[in-house]
Amino acid sequence: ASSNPEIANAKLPANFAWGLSSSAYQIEGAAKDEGRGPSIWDLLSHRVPGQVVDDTNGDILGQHYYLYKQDFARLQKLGTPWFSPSISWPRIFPFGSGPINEAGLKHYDDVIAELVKLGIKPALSLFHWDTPLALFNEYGGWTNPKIIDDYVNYAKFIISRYDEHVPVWFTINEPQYCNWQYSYYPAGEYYPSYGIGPGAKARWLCGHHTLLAHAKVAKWYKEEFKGKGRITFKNSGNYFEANSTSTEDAAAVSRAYDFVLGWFGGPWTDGDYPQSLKDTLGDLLPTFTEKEKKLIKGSCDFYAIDAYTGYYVGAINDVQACATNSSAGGWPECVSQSSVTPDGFGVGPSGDLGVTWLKSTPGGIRSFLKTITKDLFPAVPDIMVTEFGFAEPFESEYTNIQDATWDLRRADYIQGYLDNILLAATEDKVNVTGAFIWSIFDNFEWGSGAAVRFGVQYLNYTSLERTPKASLFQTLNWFKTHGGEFVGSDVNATLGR
Ligand code: PNW
Repeated sequence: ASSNPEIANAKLPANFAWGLSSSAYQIEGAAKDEGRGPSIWDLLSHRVPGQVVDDTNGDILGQHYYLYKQDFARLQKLGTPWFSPSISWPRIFPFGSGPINEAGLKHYDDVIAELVKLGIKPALSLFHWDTPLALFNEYGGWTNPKIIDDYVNYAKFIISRYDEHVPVWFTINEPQYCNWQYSYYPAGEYYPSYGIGPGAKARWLCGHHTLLAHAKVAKWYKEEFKGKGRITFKNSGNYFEANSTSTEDAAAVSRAYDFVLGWFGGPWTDGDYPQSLKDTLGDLLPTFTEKEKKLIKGSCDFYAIDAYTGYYVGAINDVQACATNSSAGGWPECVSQSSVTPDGFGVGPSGDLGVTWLKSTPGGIRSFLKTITKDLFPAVPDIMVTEFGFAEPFESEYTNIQDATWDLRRADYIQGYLDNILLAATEDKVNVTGAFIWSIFDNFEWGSGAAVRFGVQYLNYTSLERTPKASLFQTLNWFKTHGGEFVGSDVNATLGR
């Protein structure tokens, strides 16, 4: 039950999509099996000292590639109506383009068939940061416009094969992170730099190419292929509140939103980058041709936001100097961001001392949904929270399995966020159509490896057993209480009703 009396009896909008999310490299394991080609993350995790804090990798962790039937059976047993994973591009095209790996394809045929059999709807990402290494080695991955055609070729192939069973497609997960390339280009010691130079330039180039790749696929999907589902990409962003009522701090908030959300939201809602990006970045920011602007505008069917937390934002002194120097404090937004309120309190509890960026700010998600749909991008028809979740705690903090599964801070985070997503719908009249929790079970958390756990199920890294945490039951109970959809018939028994 909700702690918030305002919404104790409130019901979700009809057809609200909810479920758990994940991504291929983070849960599949089987990295060297059945013809999968390497991705940049195999390189990063195996070859780049310091890239992953605990020197782990996605080679095996989770083994969802082999255990997907069990994982889906549990989802269905619990009644979860949606699952939002990603397909591994290098499993289908081991070299990024060219020959197809039939074993990988057969695997995803089976995965989709299993979901269909169980009545679980996939919201499927085509790309979640696992750029085929061959394309990186050959031409620099997302920094090179050549990747657009290779991505489009892959995306069309997958969509044509599975569209009948996939109601929601995400072309790209969080293009902001451009495959992490912008952050590791300066470390030219470990990879060729392709003449791109410092991170500042690579970042905007990668973003530009992800936008064009997305737009080409979306255009084809809607106009030529006439797909049955809806298509968009997943944005990443956090709620920003001004440090003070000063005009400088208000301007800093709007600047931060432009750089985080407008960078991608501007082109598809308005046809171009926000003016503030053009003014500050000058030649660093690529430009769209008129034809490209037309291609991108309107290329998303709805707004998808991965939103984990919120910050206080203020102005910094020399914005221009910061903008052109990727190692400057505050780059690339070039504002100050803080997890402390102006009167000196923390914005919210942190799940884990190692994940300092992530504080629980449930009120922020409500304001954020309103800000995105009413202020920033009023053209957006509806919005889904495609990821939110909490890290708690480091493996070393556990003394036993009960500690690990009794994840009360995560349970509280999830309930607080769901309450506020519901309030955004009922009180603020935001057209919010879905919410996916990150993540189905503890997985490979990129630079934090196996050290940071985001799952609503505990993963025993040795036995591979998954154990539901308190937060998973809390989630089920919340959706039951507020009229969420369930598949299967066992959920009442599961919840002891
Ligand atoms: C997401 N931020 O990325 C990713 O899509 C997941 O793969 C990842 O496991 C998950 O977050 C948890 O970290 C984010 O700076 C990247 O606020 C950055 C931020 C949030 C999410």
